[in-house]
Amino acid sequence: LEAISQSVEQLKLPVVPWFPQQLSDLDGIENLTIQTESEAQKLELLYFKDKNYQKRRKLIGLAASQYKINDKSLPIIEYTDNDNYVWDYCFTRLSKLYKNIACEEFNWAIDQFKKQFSNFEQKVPQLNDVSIYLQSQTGWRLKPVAGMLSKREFLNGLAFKVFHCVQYVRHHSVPLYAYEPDIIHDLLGHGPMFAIQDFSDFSQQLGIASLGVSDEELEKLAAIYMYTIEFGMCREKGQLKAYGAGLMGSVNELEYCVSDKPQHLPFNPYVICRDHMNYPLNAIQPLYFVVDSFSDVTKLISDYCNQINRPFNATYNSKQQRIFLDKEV
Ligand code: HBI
Ligand code: FE
Repeated sequence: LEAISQSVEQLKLPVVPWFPQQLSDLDGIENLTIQTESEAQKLELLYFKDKNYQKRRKLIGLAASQYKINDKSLPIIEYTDNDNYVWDYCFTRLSKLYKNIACEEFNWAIDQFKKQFSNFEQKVPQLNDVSIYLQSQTGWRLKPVAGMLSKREFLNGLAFKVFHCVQYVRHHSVPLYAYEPDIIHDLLGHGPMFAIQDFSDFSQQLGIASLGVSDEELEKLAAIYMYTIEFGMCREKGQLKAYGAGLMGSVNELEYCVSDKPQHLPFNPYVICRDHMNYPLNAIQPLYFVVDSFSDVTKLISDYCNQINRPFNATYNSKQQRIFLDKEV
């Protein structure tokens, strides 16, 4: 076996990492929480001692890992009063800031959510309802997941207009900051923007570009993801606004991002890949990239994705919900 692997190496064939080509392939990706040791330690201090909370997290995670993408309904979770309290507390504080700091599109989408889902402000919404609504708007759907996915798996999902979403609520001792994605980040922060056509288009483009790329290219796409979908900002009538989910889910960072403390640069994927690959993951960002419109982002991202070095071309067929390649890999 060693001899074979050595000769394969000598051939220097580009090894294409596995990637999903049809929707049901997403059921095969690993549903594992990825955490560094120091992150796990922080979480341990926060809530690992709360046995009840831990038990609920396990149950909610189990439902997610048993779900298959062609099941009729996403898992329905019975949220506790405590969960609803945390959601309500965060939503109340955040929505006051959205009015002036979130971009027009986000505010429009949040208004739609309020109309569509009963008691959206007071009660944790069901992923199932939000997923059905998004599908009717832009064709996007939500897939429940037990925890943090690898960058590759997470970005690959976007190719199929699938956004992986956790279903648990952060612990009540940390309402204003989550060290890992929770439903407030995923559903309130990310969810609304997938009702916006341009935004969902460039998200899918990043996803398609991520299929089967080298680890090096994948890191670059993840950085572009961070500076747009996660921490993106835009300008409206000369004023700075936010559209990234990392900002929408954080009271502190939302106020800070439009202040003059951080640096603001015009969005440019090549500059990100050259100079800004080391962004903080668990801290407030020192720098944001700003766009003039979502159609500009779509153009810039599409230009970037077209020059990625990959031994094949991939396209998505929305009718068959399949990826087609221009040659076999
Ligand atoms: N996994 N469940 C989950 N939720 C995310 O928001 C998420 C993820 N894995 C990676 C990731 N986000 C991004 O930060 C990028 O690294 C792609
Ligand atoms: Fe996120």
